Amino acid sequence: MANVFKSLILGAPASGKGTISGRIIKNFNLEHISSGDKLRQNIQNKTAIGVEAEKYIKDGKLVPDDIMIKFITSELKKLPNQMWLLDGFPRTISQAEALWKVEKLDLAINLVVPFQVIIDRVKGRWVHLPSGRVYNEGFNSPKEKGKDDVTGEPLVQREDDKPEVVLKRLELYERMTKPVIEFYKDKKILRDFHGETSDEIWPKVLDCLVTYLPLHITSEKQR
Ligand code: G5P
Ligand code: MG
Repeated sequence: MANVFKSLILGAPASGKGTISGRIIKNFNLEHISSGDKLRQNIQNKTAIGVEAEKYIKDGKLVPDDIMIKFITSELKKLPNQMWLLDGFPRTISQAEALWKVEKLDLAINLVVPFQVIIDRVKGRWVHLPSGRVYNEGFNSPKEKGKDDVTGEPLVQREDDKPEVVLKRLELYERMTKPVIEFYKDKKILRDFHGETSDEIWPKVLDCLVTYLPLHITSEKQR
């Protein structure tokens, strides 16, 4: 079993990275770092990086590599000697190369979900910005409409979940992020997980992770 475990989760926009990550951190002692969640929190708090990133995110564009590399590597420096799961970074070959220079990873989880399934599901996505918790009408609806289950705070829809922006994000993913998958395949740490739903994909991810890490039992453990 690993003592130090560094991993990441890849997949198209709305393929379920946040959903599967949520289940992973309930079952394993890993720190979840989502680049998208962190950027949205910065946008909400109107920090310098938030103001800059918003210009790109609202149009479904990628935030420039130099900004992202600096941002995420400094977040990782706050977690020395911890095991983590990165979500949403890297998204370009430059980001992947920069990360590999500072951290050698153990596992890259790649979620493979058909694009049509994704396009249908983003319409119903609601998020709790401070925590990054995600809901979907009919799949994991909040207990009370429009409110976060844990804090009761309001849920919002993402600016970049408008249908025209989602199409742009999917196109960018094909062009910019697919090469990142090849990068990790070459490093021999890539594992693909296919499925149309997170419930179908999750047991396969769980079976893979237990070969690396001990289960971390919490009151909300799910299988
Ligand atoms: P993000 O935030 O990283 P994306 O586009 O990679 O954005 P996203 O949209 O956050 O990914 P996800 O995390 O893969 O999606 O998916 P999710 O939120 O878990 O699930 C999507 C929805 O489907 C939710 O409502 C969920 O409840 C529901 N769902 C899940 N499973 C199922 C299911 O089985 N059935 C059903 N019906 N529903 C389900 O990045 C955002 C932006 O930030 C910038 C970019 O501009 C990016 O577009 N950015 C970066 N820019 C440059 N470099 C980087 N490294 C960047 N990182 C972020
Ligand atoms: Mg996400």
